[in-house]
Amino acid sequence: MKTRQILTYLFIGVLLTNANAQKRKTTKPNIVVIYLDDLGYGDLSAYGATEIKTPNIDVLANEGVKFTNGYATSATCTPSRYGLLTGVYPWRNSEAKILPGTAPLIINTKQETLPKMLKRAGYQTAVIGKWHLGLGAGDTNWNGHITPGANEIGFDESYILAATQDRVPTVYIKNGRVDGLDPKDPIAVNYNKNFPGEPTGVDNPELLSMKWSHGHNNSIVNGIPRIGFVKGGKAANWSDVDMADHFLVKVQDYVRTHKKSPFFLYYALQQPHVPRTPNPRFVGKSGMGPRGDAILEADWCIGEFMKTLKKEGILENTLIVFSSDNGPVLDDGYYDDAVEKLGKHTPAGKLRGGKYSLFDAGTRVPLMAYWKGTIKPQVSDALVCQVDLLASLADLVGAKAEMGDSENMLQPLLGKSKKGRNNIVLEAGSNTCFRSGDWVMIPPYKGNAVNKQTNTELGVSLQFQLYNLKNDPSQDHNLAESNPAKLKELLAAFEAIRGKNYSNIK
Ligand code: NG6
Ligand code: CA
Repeated sequence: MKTRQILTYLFIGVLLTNANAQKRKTTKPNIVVIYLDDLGYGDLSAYGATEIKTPNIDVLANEGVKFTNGYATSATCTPSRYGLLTGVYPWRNSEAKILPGTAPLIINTKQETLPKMLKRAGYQTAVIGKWHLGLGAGDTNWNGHITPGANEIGFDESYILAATQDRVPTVYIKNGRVDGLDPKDPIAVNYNKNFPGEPTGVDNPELLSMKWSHGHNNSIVNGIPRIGFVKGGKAANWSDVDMADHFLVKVQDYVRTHKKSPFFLYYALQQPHVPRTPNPRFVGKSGMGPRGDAILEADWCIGEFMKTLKKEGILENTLIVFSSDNGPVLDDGYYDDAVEKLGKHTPAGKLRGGKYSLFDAGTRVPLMAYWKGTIKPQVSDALVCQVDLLASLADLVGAKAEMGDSENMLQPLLGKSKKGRNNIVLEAGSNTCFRSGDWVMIPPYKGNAVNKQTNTELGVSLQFQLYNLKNDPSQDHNLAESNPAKLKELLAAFEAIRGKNYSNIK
């Protein structure tokens, strides 16, 4: 009798453990968002690049759901990251524009965020890499506790660079404190004026190892002229050529030390944003100069990261979403051969425009979801946007969330449906446009048609523009005049979301 009882309990125990394991596998996988900086729609071999090979990222695309209509919310970094983390369109927040390194945090600490939602669902949360959403409450003392920041909007742990690799401060910030700061050499940052006696890109060209083409002529760190002025904090300065390795070690450590219960890791690589400083191991490898080399470096980092997930035995229990914050740019302020050595490579693929542009290459980016053993490999033309991660992942983990503009795209993300959003409001600078189905409508704006510094077509015109992206992915044929009914339909749907007060033409 006793033995039978024990056996029964054991049997029930096994059943429960199995049920739990099953539940864990289907509802609470680890979630990793891998986010690149300025990687274009055509920059990966899985997305058609022929001049560069990205075998590790290709695994995510070819063995997961590869979206051909995946969008960032904006054609620049800060607003896209805002949309990704809050589920709210960045044009709703006037502060969600490219930020200086001294900008205060632009996400309200009371606001819903992706990491907060996942924390409520029992996840451990971390951000490692580029931040660029502001830090502190204004007038930040970089020698003290820099708050509010990532830790106050839902990340248990943060190891970040404040803004961009080309902006000061050029230090890593660990949970709100400058990592490696020597208190005897306090750090000061200013975006308006230099500190007396500090060299700059304008005054001291002899100190430069990289030359600036536009902007980027303030303080010099590691021979690279930056945006903004800095003084002190020398021991804490990062090494540019080791940055990718540095973040890689951090994400690998994070996985090793947090693998026992579900985690959300936002791994925000800085490549191929300027200044492009691939480690010497990658220099010359692409034949395309530092931009191509930096892409190869990022690809390698992601391969190493995947190896770690595998080695730690959690690859099949981890959903990975890969994307980029905005489209590609070649000369973004430094002479680094990106233009000269481009050859036949097309960073935007067949799309028109690039970073900063209302044309499609500004916001249409590589986007894929990979979950080994759970997601069936496929190409999906469903219209999805990074702003949708909040609602989609909330559904996955069974959490409630304040949805904002986020739409539940869990089924397309898992490859179980090809039905995406009906439409998206897309942003470039202060202007917005509207994609609906295969169509995109760009309202009239005044301003330059071309950014002469980066040589990007901005999509700005005094005329209405209407394109059918399915037939005309390069946006060569403006159908606004020949299809007024479609134009009217899109304009009305756009204004219903965006309101009527979007134009800069008075
Ligand atoms: C621009 C910078 C550019 C880049 C960009 C932000 C100049 C002339 N250009 O203002 O180099 O830093 O801001 O890029 O300073 S993003 O990907 O973070 O949005
Ligand atoms: Ca960017």
